[in-house]
Amino acid sequence: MVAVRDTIRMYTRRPRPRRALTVIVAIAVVALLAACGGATAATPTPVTGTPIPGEVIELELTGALKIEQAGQQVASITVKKGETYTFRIKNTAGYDHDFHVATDEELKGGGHEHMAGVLPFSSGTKEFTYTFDADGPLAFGCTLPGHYSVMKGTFTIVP
Ligand SMILES: [Cu+2]
Repeated sequence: MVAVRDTIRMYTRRPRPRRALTVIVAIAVVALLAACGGATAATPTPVTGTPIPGEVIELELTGALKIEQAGQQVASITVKKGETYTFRIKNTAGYDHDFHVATDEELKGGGHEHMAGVLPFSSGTKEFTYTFDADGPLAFGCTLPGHYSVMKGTFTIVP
């Protein structure tokens, strides 16, 4: 009697592990397909020499020796560490300004042509990109003679 009951139990239980295995294999296959699909979608073809587009910081260099953002003089710009920004610098002065990103000491000194930024220009808009990969301190400003003392500001770099 016990033997028969065991046999019945064995018989009725038998398909369960196999069904469970089928489900596991099905899940694994779906997961694998999803992983493959996700991997191809998340890996765009890298384009050499093209900066990764980030947030745009629009600034205006004015004839009144001011650096303005949306019509307001700007003394500090908050940026995120590790982020790449596009600086869109518009000169409305009608005479030369430049714009560079470096430390305050570097901006006060010479050799600005080797620093990140745009070289002197007298009209129109110029762009450059900058990645804030260090903690700072970092400043910005126009380095032309007599301009930096009034045309400058600092970056607040947040994590
Ligand atoms: Cu200037």
